[in-house]
Amino acid sequence: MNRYSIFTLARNALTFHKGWQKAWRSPEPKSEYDVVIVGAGGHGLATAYYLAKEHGVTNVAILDKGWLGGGNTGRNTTIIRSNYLQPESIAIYELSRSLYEGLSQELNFNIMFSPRGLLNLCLTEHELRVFKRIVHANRIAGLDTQFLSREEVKGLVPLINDSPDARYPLLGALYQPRGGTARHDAIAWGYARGADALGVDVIQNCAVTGISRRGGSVTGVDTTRGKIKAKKVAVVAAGHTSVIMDMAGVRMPLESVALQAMVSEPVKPMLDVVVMAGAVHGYVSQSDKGELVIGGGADACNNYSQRGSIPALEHTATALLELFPAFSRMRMLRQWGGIVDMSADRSPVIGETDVKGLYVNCGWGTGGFKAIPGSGFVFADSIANDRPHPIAEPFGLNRFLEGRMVDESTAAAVAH
Ligand code: FAD
Ligand code: PYC
Repeated sequence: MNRYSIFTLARNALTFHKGWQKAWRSPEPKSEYDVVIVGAGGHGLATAYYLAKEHGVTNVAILDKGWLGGGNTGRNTTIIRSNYLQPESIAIYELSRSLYEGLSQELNFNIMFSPRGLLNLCLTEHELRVFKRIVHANRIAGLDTQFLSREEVKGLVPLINDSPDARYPLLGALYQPRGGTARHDAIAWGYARGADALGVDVIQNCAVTGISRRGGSVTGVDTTRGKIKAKKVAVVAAGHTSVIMDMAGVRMPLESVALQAMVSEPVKPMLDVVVMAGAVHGYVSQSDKGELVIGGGADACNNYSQRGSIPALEHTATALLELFPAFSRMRMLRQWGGIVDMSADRSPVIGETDVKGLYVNCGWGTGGFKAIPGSGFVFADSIANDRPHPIAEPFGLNRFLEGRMVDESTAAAVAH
């Protein structure tokens, strides 16, 4: 117990917990800021934190239409890995994964990072070839990923179905020993508290309804709590990016689609690695509480429906049962959906736009939780210095005009 003693605990218990210090303030919006960030998910909050911490830019507001972390950041299945194919992607996802390693200390907030190891199963000959190629690409970049045989996978996951008669027999796996999970809410809360302590205004229940421009430059935002002027505006709103960028007249190369997940009742520890199986559209990890955290492929059609559905539940459960027949009697507790933003090459968009002072960070699709610290770090640097950070540079919006795709359709690992 660092900031509070046992006496503080006892005093607050006796006064019905009215005396606790809030983790962050709830300020009224000021009329003007140097930077306004739209969207208090993990990426927006990390950007605000690193703007203040690394660049001394503290006259910053971060606005959210709901509560902070209430979008995909609080709805994802928390898988962290950096085993991508292209060097540009490996650079940003590994920066992020390595920042996760020290994030509890950095934020003085336990984010429960658990590098328990992660398996991407090979269930088809195609996956076998692609994942072997990824191992080579990762090793060239200095990452410790390995290719495991079927027997080695069975050794790590005794419950897995390794029968040669399975519909898609297990052939091996791509293994990242330092991949894993973290507590999603804690990422949002830790960055929010850190940013607030450095002077950033975290403003919830404040929806952006318009973006003001004068000529070719951004001048501020319209919100449900009034107009706010800003020298720079950074849009970090995941599945709603296209809607917000449209307010500034910028058309985004994105599609919005629901991705669903569910958790089971808690059971005894039985799975201590993360298992992903793209071919059958299913993945699973076991939380510290004992629940199985389960997800599948994205919804087939574009939509803004932030909820679960029976067809997705059935499809994902079917995939899981093929891999783990022993799960057949587990009861599911909750199911939900989040709206993710897919780019054509399944890679993010980070950087400036044609409107001076208007920045965007989006397109993380089904896989942006793992990228939060790295994305925030390089985006803050790009905004503060008015030029792309070298790791962000390949992910500029202009790559779609210039045909410089960073194709991660396979390593994105979730069916879509
Ligand atoms: P969000 O957290 O969605 O934040 C955007 C914010 O913008 C929201 O809080 C929203 O309220 C706000 N906003 C929107 N419109 C407005 C407006 N007009 N005004 C003000 N605010 C606005 N990634 C992984 O790496 N690993 C995983 O295991 C994983 N699993 C997933 C499972 C599911 C079911 C889902 C849905 C996603 C998963 N992802 C995963 C993807 C990951 O969750 C996202 O890529 C990531 O959280 C995006 O973070 P963000 O900060 O960009 O967006
Ligand atoms: O990107 O690794 C990922 C992921 C896992 C589950 C959803 N996305």
